[in-house]
Amino acid sequence: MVRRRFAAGDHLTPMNTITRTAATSLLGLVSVGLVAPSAVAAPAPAPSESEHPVLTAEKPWVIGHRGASGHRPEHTLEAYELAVRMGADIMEPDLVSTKDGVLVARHENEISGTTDVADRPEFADRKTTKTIDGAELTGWFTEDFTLAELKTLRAKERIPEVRPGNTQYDGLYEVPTFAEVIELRERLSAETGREIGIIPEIKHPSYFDGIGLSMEESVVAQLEEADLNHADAPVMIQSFEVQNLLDLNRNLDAEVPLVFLAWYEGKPWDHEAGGDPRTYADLMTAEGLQELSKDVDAIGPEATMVVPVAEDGTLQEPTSLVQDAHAAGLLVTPYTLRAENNFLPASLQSSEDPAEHGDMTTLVHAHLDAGVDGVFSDHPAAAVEARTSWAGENPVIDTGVQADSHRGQALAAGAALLLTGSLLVRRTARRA
Ligand SMILES: [Ca+2]
Ligand SMILES: [Ca+2]
Repeated sequence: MVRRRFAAGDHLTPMNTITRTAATSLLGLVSVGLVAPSAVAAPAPAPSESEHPVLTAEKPWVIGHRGASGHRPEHTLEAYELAVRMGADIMEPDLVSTKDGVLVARHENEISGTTDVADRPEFADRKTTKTIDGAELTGWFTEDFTLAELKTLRAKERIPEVRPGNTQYDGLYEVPTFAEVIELRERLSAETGREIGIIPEIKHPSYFDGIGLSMEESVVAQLEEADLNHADAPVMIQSFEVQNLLDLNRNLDAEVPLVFLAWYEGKPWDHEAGGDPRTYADLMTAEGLQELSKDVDAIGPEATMVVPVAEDGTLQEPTSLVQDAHAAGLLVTPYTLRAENNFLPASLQSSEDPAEHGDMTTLVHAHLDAGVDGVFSDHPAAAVEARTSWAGENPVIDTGVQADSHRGQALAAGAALLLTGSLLVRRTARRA
């Protein structure tokens, strides 16, 4: 008997908590493709056993990256809502601070690319040059505006040359606060009947600490206030730096899972500034991941760190990153899968037109085959559709055994009995 990995009505909840130790062993099974995630979520130990909880996925998540940013100007309530309407499980607000210490959603604290600030004569004198994480930038910065001032601005499309259709929404939407994103989550969860997740990212944490606008405390306080700072909350907090995640875990009582984001080169800015020699690559080794897993629960690697792309633009076999992370008890949510030719590997492009959509489906499938726990996408509808077709191609035998799509259907059917035997052995071992 065969069933699909998940049905149309499935959703993010329940987000059971499992202990770090349990997560390590259970995710190990998932990573070798023997057990469906739903099968491992069942026996959830009491939250009190968990020093730091781990979300358990019932299916690989689709995370609306900056909202449905392929379809609306990014980081607006309208972009987030559309992502959820398209089926995204989780919305992603990036957070920066205003002058008066309010958390707002922008990818950068420099906002000339994503708002109409440069056209506002009343703010002409705010234009300035600053050094942010070692890079000199000229423009307008959120930390020089009060929330009331920022609220007079309107969002615009960041990359109009690739997303000309989105420019029709320029000038219509506000810069949202984190509080508004939390309220939107509540409303959309109620309206859709799905427990919608949020995965805020704290931007430039060392920089904001340096100007007296540390954001971590406010993030935790706002989650507390919304009753979302607990093990079952559909929330994860992300950062490209290490120290603020350690602070969140060790000093600030963040109870929600923490996600360390990694780039394929260079090192976290706090390491750069503080003289720590470890690069992102060092942190992504099996050893580095084990060390990270003492404080964080997931990694968000740049997509080619999971599925590399060859010089000729073809997809390569996955690296060992997902396996190594799962062995350390870490979930893996790579970024960013985008449908436009501009962002796709050459082998998946549909034409020379950078704005035209190519074959993102194959890219999503490659990541799901690699065993990731979720993907960040600017095009949530296409990602959800790809996940659905992937699930259809990857039948889950009723015993909870996941067939490996690489090996084909015949083998999957033939292997079912063997895998069932293996699963029973593993279950027995787990009980012992
Ligand atoms: Ca982000
Ligand atoms: Ca801080």
